[in-house]
Amino acid sequence: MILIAESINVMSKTLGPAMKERDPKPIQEMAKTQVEAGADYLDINIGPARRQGDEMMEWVVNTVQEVTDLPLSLDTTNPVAMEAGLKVCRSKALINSISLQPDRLEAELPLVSKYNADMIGLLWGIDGMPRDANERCMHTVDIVYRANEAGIPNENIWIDPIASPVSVEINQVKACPEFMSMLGDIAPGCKSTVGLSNISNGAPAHLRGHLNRTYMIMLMRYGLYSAIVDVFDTELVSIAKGQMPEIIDLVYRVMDGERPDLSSLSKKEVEYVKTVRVLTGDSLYSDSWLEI
Ligand code: THG
Repeated sequence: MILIAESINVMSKTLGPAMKERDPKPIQEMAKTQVEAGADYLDINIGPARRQGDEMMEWVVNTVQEVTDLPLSLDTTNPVAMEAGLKVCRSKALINSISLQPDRLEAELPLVSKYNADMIGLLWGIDGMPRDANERCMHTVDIVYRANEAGIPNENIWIDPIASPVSVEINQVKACPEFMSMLGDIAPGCKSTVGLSNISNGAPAHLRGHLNRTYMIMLMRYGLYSAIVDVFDTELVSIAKGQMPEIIDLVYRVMDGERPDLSSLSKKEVEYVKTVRVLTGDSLYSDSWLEI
């Protein structure tokens, strides 16, 4: 699976100020450590960047490209900043993201062909967050249609079903794997991605990895092509690279309804089993889900 490293982010306490003050060191350090940790792409998230977003994106892209050749995922809602970044990208860029919001569709679809980029098709509708797997399917059809009309082939579209926190609404958590199981039929040839850390937003920091890793395996089962992740989670990177097949198999079996005898499992296996049960809605989520 392709791993897009999430940590070059304007929300970060250290990198946000570094971006604003144009201090390259912390950003280049973060880029290098994410490359060493196993990233395939680096996400460059400058947020809405309303003022001088174009100068900021151009500067961050050039700053990162001084220390790595990895391809970049450009993450901003400002189309002018997006184009400024695309202009200076040396590898095939990933536009993160284009949703069905009419102003952004019209401003950004032409950039995909103009800069020979890939795009993330974010399933955010005109009315906001899709309610279930069916609405995600309808948005996929719409966005793929609009992209094809603009000359963009399915192979260049990475569909993002939008993961949302397990602490907020379990039906939304269940909707992403359900949608992923249908994506191949609805949009043959399209790729997929997901912002994996969204699932654990609001959970205690030491527990976030359990949710992120287990949810990734659940989505991998339906062919997830890539994910935007915390690449400093070494266990998550091992799983994504296929190095923990017995854990992957265990999660798949629990998804199929198997109820393994917990007393016969290791501590780590028990944690995965309990976490799948929470993420499939079979157990209730609370911050102490691993203890009960
Ligand atoms: N889909 C797409 N793009 C996305 C998302 C998505 N980009 C943004 C986000 N969601 C994915 N990226 C992150 C980046 C950081 C965190 C979560 C998701 C995060 N950071 C820590 C925190 O906020 O606690 C630490 C921040 C810090 O470094 O200080 O959780 O869904 N297409």
